[in-house]
Amino acid sequence: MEVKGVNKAEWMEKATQSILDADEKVAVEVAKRSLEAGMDPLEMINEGFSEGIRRMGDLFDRGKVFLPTLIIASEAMTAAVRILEQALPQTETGKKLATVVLGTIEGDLHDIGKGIVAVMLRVYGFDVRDLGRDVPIDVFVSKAKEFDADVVGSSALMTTTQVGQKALEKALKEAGLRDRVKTIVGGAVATDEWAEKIGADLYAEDAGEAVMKLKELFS
Ligand code: B1M
Repeated sequence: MEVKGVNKAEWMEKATQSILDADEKVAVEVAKRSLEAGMDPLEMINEGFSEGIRRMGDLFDRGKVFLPTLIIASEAMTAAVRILEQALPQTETGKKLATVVLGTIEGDLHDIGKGIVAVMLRVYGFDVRDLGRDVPIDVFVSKAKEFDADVVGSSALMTTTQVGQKALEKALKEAGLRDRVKTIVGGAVATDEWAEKIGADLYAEDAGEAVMKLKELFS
């Protein structure tokens, strides 16, 4: 596919490379120019920039890059996503399917993936109340009440914070909310087995699956 002289694969590669170079200026430029060229913002996020942070993660795992570089790359990714999400339609369906209270568990600062989940759910018609990262369990519960949530979604990327997803299930039960809300868990350490073990309703491997599974329940 050609988009104004630069093909799709090239845009994806440019996006990926900007994250691998941990270059926020270039990442922002690529995001802006790709929109001008007519690229799909969701594809740019999911296939272009996300691939960069995934590969950066592999390099970090193998000790090829160190934490400061990873932090700068993450900031570049966040800046690019912010630009691309502004170009997304409010909702694709035009109606609100359900209210989702979403956040990253307390102690966990990883919010790139959770941010993508929020973006995708909004595009597909969910009213997303994004509580951010490092969210205490009692805040999930109070916000679920405040927004009359249909879904409470939590993200955890570390084994140390994953236990917070279990605590969230318990806290929702204790608050008498568990029968009224569906819960969905995600993040690098979550699995179907984990969701089942802690009594969460759903697990999603990525943002696309989160949309698909929630749409099945609420369409
Ligand atoms: Co950190 N980190 N990190 N990190 N980091 C991991 C998670 C780690 C696996 C890397 C490693 O060591 N191999 C490891 C955790 C190990 C473990 O516990 N098993 C780790 C560690 C140890 C740490 C620190 C402790 C490092 C240190 O300080 N020594 C520290 C902890 C900080 C803290 O949270 N308290 C730390 C810090 C950071 C940065 C700040 C540098 C940065 C985060 C920046 C940010 O998010 N704003 C960072 C990053 C970038 C990573 C890796 C490399 C990439 C994460 C990411 O953004 N992936 C990560 C390695 C890895 O995951 N392989 C790693 C891209 C993103 C699109 O994917 O987040 O998985 P992901 O989200 C996906 C799906 O998981 C799913 O959909 C998303 C989109 O498709 N999903 C959901 C996510 N949430 C969902 C919720 C849902 C449904 C689906 O429903 C509600």
